Amino acid sequence: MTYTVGMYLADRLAQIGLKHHFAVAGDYNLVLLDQLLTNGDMKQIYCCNELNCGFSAEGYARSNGAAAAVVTFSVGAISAMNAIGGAYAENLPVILISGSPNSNDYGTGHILHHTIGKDDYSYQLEMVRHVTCAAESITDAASAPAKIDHVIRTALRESKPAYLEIACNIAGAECERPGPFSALHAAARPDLESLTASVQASLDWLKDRERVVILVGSKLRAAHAQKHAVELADRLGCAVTIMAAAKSFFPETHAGFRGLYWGEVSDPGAQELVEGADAIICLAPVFNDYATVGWRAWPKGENVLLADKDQITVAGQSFSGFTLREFLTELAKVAPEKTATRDSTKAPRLEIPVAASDARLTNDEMARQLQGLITSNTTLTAETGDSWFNAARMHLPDGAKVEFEMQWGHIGWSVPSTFGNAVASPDRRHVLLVGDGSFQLTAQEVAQMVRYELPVIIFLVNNRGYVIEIAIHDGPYNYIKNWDYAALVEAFNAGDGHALGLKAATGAELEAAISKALDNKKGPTLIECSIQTDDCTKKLVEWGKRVAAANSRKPQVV
Ligand code: DPX
Repeated sequence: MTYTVGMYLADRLAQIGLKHHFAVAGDYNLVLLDQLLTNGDMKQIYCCNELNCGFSAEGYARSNGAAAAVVTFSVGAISAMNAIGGAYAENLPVILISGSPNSNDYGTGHILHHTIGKDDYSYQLEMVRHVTCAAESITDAASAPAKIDHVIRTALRESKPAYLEIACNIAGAECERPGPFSALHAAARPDLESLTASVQASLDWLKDRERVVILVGSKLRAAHAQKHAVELADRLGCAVTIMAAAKSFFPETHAGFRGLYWGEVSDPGAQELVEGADAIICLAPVFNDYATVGWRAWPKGENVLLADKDQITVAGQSFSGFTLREFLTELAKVAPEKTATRDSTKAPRLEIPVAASDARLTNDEMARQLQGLITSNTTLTAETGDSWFNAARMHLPDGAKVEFEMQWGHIGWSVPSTFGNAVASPDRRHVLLVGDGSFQLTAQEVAQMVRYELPVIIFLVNNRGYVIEIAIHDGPYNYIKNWDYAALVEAFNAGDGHALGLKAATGAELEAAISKALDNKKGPTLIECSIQTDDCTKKLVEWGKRVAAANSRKPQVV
């Protein structure tokens, strides 16, 4: 059998650990899909549309470390680019692969279908460069191995998405076989001089500081440094707080764990701890307007050591040429004990009181019952909206994971992302917390959970509108058409599926629905939780007011 460009790509994707790739078919990628199917180590998983395909791959990468999405030219790829922008913002190596025009059409003046109607097809490559770390167009078989390797290697090294387009008549063309896998994965050697200097500068900075706090940020996973953060915390013996987007990136059972730092909406005690510290070690944070509560909670200045993914800034000096992992490993070998903050009393865990079982379902009661579902084997994906605040208040046993998309914040992300995550880790319990407004963007991807028999438990929060937007800035545009969500997911069964759609308007009904969901092992269960529009977490309102104030600053007159 001829060894082809498509087979080369499949081998490389399988080598980096992909057991699946996500796809939507179209005539520019059909030969490529055929070639990918010849690889027995990887399954092809289909999505309803290309936006969802990109987000499914993004969710897969969250669990598996990397992912791929295969789409057709322009009509598919431009939809997928939104999800790829999300993967960029969220630091996830997703390889977007688009079929592209026949190589003989380039430069001929031919106008092709699915394009914008110009004879220059380069616009897609130009567009995608802004949301990827590497992008290549393959129009001949000879250059395919180098381009494929470059794209995959760069995505893995940078934890960012990357892009390949493959001419539809090249995917099946003959190609050389790949070289060793190490060509894709070899780590660069650290600059030891710079690394040693960064550790020394950190020790000098720590020397006369006693109130030391570690603040864990959301890029810690992309830096592959979660374990190393624990080692540093153990060595220092100090308190550790997390940022919201880093929920579950540091073990909450750790003796030093002091909860979520999020300015005025922090867990009890955490704001005083961080803002009263004389040394805040920030590990791979993203300080955007949401994380800083409208620029109010932004640790910076001489009390801050900023340990980013590939750069350390301390006492006005900056060091690079090594990874965060290498820095943390070295610092954890020599850091002094700094236990003053850990000796401070731990604020008591907030428990949500049990509601009367026949009382109208409230947001609090829903959150209380959600907490009961979280085991060390649970992945909880929480959509943009009040779902963030409900997920942020969950207490996590070791091993439990929470997935947020706090930088990109695309409503509807969570449905396909949960699908992809469940494909990657079918042995975990996947729970999705999603608002009605968000669900309406990508609801059809539940059909793929039905098709692939994934027992995802979906808490659909029906509060009849965009409640987080109501908290930030209200208007008629925040109120949406109601759907019969439970009936909708059962419609996806179409005779051969096992989706269950349930409704809960009281605590007792929710309890009964959760029990049925746990018994439904061959498909998703959606529980429509009906709560009142003004019933949301107090923290959402507090946070929303402050973010709204930042959004509505008047233009400065200069
Ligand atoms: C919008 C947001 O119902 O959740 O908890 O009721 O807010 P809550 P819902 O899912 O509503 C979500 C809604 C409309 N954001 O409140 S967060 C603006 C927005 C966005 N992404 C895209 N379009 C608009 N974040 C793709």
